[in-house]
Amino acid sequence: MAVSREQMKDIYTRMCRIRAFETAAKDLFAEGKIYGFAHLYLGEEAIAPAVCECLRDDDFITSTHRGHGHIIAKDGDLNLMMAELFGRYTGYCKGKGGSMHIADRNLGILGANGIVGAGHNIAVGAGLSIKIRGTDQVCVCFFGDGSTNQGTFHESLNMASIWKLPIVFVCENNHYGISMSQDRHQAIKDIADLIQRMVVPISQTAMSQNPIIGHLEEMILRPDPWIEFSANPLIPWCFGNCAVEITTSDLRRIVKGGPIATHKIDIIHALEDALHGFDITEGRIEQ
Ligand SMILES: Cc1ncc(C[n+]2csc(CCOP(=O)(O)OP(=O)(O)O)c2C)c(N)n1
Ligand SMILES: [Mg+2]
Repeated sequence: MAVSREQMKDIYTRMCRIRAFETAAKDLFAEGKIYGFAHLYLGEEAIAPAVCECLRDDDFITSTHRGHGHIIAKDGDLNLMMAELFGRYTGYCKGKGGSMHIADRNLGILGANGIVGAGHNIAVGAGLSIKIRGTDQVCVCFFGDGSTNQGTFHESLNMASIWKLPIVFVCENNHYGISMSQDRHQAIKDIADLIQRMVVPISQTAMSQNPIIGHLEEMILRPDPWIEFSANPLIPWCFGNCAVEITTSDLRRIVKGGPIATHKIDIIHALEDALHGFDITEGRIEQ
């Protein structure tokens, strides 16, 4: 099973778009031209484009404080985004929201969010609305490993599972809650262990070892409300007043070039497989 050449190109294009946007944002913050906070999606570029490739325009996503990549993957307007980062009136929120509050209801983007764990509840609301309205939309809830310590995470998973809401929970596990390593912020090693009695089945994928195609197949072919991606954050991926403490062993683990390099290699194989291509638009995530 393979993803078609067009789809691979589309995913890769979005990954590069995210890399370019975030690199520009990083430089502008470093030069002091943009104020406030920015949490960058550098090193995680493969996740949102791969997931959003499976979505229709009328599907929903909820985002996080690290939301630029999600918004770009769901076709957010780069000019409106950058204007918002600059605090301009021409930005997505008329310059009042900044990096962490970008939303676009026309594109089903229900908002980035400065409150860690708040996207989970919004996803439950969207999922419930889909169910009540009886449409075949889905809502993807992007969230980080750190947010799984929030009560909202547990409440939302519980409600989504008892009401069987059409939500796909996508854990972007970069093994840090911004600057605090996962083994310091939670006792469990494996986030999927935390929830396996609540939501089944579960698929876990390590982005670095098993690039894009496997993830797409997992999402499309099986009704699977939980996906965990292991991401490789690039440094620096946070601007603001937080101290980033990344250990040397983690730095070694971080692949130079991040998933863009991995995905580029994968594209060559994907193109070979494209003759046996699988049309994503044929598959829907069902609950
Ligand atoms: C309710 C709440 N508590 C604390 C914070 C401060 N904070 C911002 S990001 C973050 C860590 C989030 O970790 P994770 O979800 O893994 O996302 P990552 O930054 O690793 O992408 C924290 C604690 C916040 N924004 N909101
Ligand atoms: Mg994290």
